[in-house]
This record gives sequence, C-alpha cells and structure tokens, in this order.
Amino acid sequence: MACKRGALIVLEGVDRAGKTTQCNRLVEALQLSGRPAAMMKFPDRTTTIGKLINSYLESKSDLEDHTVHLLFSANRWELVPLMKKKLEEGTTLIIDRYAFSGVAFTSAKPGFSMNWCMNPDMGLPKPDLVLFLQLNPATAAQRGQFGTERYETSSFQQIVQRRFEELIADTSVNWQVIDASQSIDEVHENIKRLSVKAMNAAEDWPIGELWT
Ligand code: DGP
Ligand code: NA
Ligand code: NA
Repeated sequence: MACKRGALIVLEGVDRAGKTTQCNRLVEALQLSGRPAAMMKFPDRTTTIGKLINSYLESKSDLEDHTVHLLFSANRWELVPLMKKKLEEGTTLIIDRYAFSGVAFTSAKPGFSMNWCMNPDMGLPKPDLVLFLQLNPATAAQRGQFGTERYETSSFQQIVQRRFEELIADTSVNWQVIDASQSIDEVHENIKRLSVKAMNAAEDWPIGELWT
C-alpha cells in the first residue's frame, strides 16, 4: 500500500522578510518531529538554466524580459519530476519562492500583464499551503540595505509587493499571511502550526495543478 504523500508548502514574501531562515527552521523542526521534509528553492541556480538566471541576476548578462520570465518558469518545470517523486515518497517539500514570485516580479516590469505571466506556470504542482511573510517597508528597511542583485531596489520591490497583494486575493490558492515583524521564534511557531495542519489535510488528496 502506498504511503501518504508529503505536502507542498511554499514561502513567499518581499526581500528581507526572513523566508530562507524560516524555510530552514521549518524543515529542521519537521524532521525532528519525525516527519520526512526537504527544502528546495527557486530559482535553483545549480542547473544549466539556473546558471543563465544567476548570471542575469548578478547583471553579468542581459536577457530580454519575456525570455528571462520563461527561463524562470522552465527552471521550476525542470524540477517537477523530482518534486513529484519526493511528494509521492511521503516527503514534505518546503520551497523558498515559487510561481508567485515569478508573476510578482515579472509583472512589476512595464508592459507585462499578470495573466501573461501566469500562463507558463499553469499546471505546476499546486502548493497545499502558501505562507506569505508580510513585512512593511519601514521594518524591512531597519533590517539593512538591499543587496546588489537585479530587482533589489525599493521602488521595484514596492510594485512587487502590490502584485503579491493581487495574487493573495485569489482564493483558489491556500494563502496564509504571516506577520514577519514578530521574532524569528514567533514566526516559526505560526508557520509550523499552519504547516502541520496543511500536511494532515493534504495526505489524503492527490496533488493539484496550479492555476488550472
Ligand atoms: P533569491 O535567490 O530568492 O534571492 O531570488 C532571486 C531573485 O529573483 C529575487 O529578486 C526574486 C526574483 N525571482 C524569483 N523568481 C522569479 C521569477 O520567476 N521571475 C522573475 N522575474 N524574478 C524572479
Ligand atoms: Na532568499
Ligand atoms: Na535576492
């Protein structure tokens, strides 16, 4: 008899909200409680496509905006067989960014509709839970300066934030907004509670398809 599947849990949010820290903490806590869990992140800069994306983000190369959008999407699709295998084996996946970052970041550029941006990611494995780490710009600013990569300016990130708000309004996705101004431990406890709930709910259902 097949084991119960793992859950697909995504963390999204603006830069400096603490996504990467919280992904690590969550995977660690789930493993300690005896639940198989693994972390992934998008973009995955280690693949051939990921290396093109990395070079673009570090401004070592320029790519046409539609082209780079499709590369980010292709980078997610190329990991789908691995994701499905792990989920079916019963491993819960905690993912640092997903298609929502794809839509929020590209549609923050002039001339890109959210609908156009969503199309290439339609049909990806649907997350059982998307945790949005919400942080207001003033608190974010206290956490230090942006890095030097492409997109890391406050004017661009403000538009990204508005695009995320539009995505969160879509009730076909299980969004939970988390106040990321709390302490790391408090945020972790919230995230863990919601994740365990989503894992229990997911195990008896097949993996869905995003935006279809
Ligand atoms: P990170 O490695 O998590 O710092 O993400 C790299 C940057 O790329 C970050 O500014 C968010 C952005 N990003 C992530 N996914 C996508 C995507 O699918 N499309 C676009 N245009 N940008 C993305
Ligand atoms: Na990050
Ligand atoms: Na970054």
